Amino acid sequence: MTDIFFEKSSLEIDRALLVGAVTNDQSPETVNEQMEELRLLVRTLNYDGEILTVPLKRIDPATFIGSGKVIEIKTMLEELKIEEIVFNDDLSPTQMRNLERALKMEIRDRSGIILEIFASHARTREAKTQVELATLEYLLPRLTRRWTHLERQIGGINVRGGAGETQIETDKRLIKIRISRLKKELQRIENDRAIQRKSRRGNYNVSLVGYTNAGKSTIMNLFTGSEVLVEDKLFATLDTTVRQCQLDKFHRILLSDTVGFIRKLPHHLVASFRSTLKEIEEADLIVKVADISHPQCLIHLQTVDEVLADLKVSHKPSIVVFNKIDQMDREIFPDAKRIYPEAIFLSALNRLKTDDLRRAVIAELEKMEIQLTIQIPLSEVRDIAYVRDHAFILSEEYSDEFVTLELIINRKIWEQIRSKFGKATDRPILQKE
Ligand SMILES: Nc1nc2c(ncn2[C@@H]2O[C@H](COP(=O)(O)OP(=O)(O)OP(=O)(O)O)[C@@H](O)[C@H]2O)c(=O)[nH]1
Ligand SMILES: [Mg+2]
Repeated sequence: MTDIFFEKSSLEIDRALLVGAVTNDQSPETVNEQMEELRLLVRTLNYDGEILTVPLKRIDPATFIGSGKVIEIKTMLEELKIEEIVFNDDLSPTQMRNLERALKMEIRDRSGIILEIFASHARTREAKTQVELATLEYLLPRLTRRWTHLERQIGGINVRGGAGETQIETDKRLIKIRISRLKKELQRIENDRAIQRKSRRGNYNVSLVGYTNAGKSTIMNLFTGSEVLVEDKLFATLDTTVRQCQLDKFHRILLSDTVGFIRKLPHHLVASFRSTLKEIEEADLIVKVADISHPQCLIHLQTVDEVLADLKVSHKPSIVVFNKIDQMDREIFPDAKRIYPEAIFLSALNRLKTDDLRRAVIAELEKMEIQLTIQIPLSEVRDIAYVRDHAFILSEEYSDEFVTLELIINRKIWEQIRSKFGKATDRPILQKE
């Protein structure tokens, strides 16, 4: 008797077989959750996924699942008339080639699917360039065959894999040239962004991060009145949006909404999205959004932390927000509360408890600030303007020589100003904390 478990869905069109391995180091529950997520991913590409979990004692280097299972799947494919196969795990180029030969079908893996979704959702020049770069880097070692789906998505470059050694070598060379062009292009985009960022100094940068579909864009729209696309779809947002938001009299922030994370995010993708993710690197505060209606919510938060660690931003101040309390998973709530005692629970869609987040952000910003009184000679017009731009002025008093300013200012900015003033002149600046 077969030990393959098969779950059938009702739709008969555009079906893909989703293959997930249950190995000794992964529980069947975890794999099942990942398979459900993979089903959502392929649904984004308009496929209906049939889930197949395969218990594996060891990974076969040649075919991943082993030749016995390959034969079982082949029979199954014929019976069910399925024409797409997607593996939950990333396959080596050799495993893919062998599986395709045996099953006579294009095999895709999770990374390939995520890249396809990104390619189909990319709208701006930046997102398109980033996705093309990640896709070509993914394709390069796998160039011995055709890649109908990905080639169609990225277009532009004529990849003719499988057409003989010489042709493959030529294709590889062309792709390498294209990769280096794309990298240069991204560097230019990154420089432009750095200039934009410089011009908006003086505001706090707050970044919304989180698992895909957690509700980041919904929170963004709620707080800033912007109209970022919100959809019940994975990776609805690929481009970073930055908008101003006045939290209270003293605090204006620049809130950024960016691409969501997912388990097993392809390495190349994170690397190519560097300029988009730069917003997080520049953030003063990170707001981690999690969907508490999702049973895997806490694992999603771990994934988010792993990506943030990869981006080397784990040290930044952060707030955890559990969104969608209107559909809260009651089993998770006690653990969420215990592990994240400071977390905010809200519903962005239903506007429940959203003011708690506003207050929490203000409280975090206040930890970064000092209140002080300084005197600047009236002759230093530019310095006065600079301080005005970078601080919230509580009061000001003029004498013949000085202006005395009572202000609230970010400590880091104060340190910068203080050293700048110190270098420019040796006049005393009175500081009372
Ligand atoms: N029930 C419920 N649904 C919500 C809530 N907030 C957002 N949603 C829904 O969740 C889905 C995803 O919301 P988005 O704001 O697009 O999520 P995102 O984190 O920006 O997702 P990506 O950009 O795809 O990574 C949408 O269908 C929203 O309407 C909430 O408080 N309650
Ligand atoms: Mg979004």
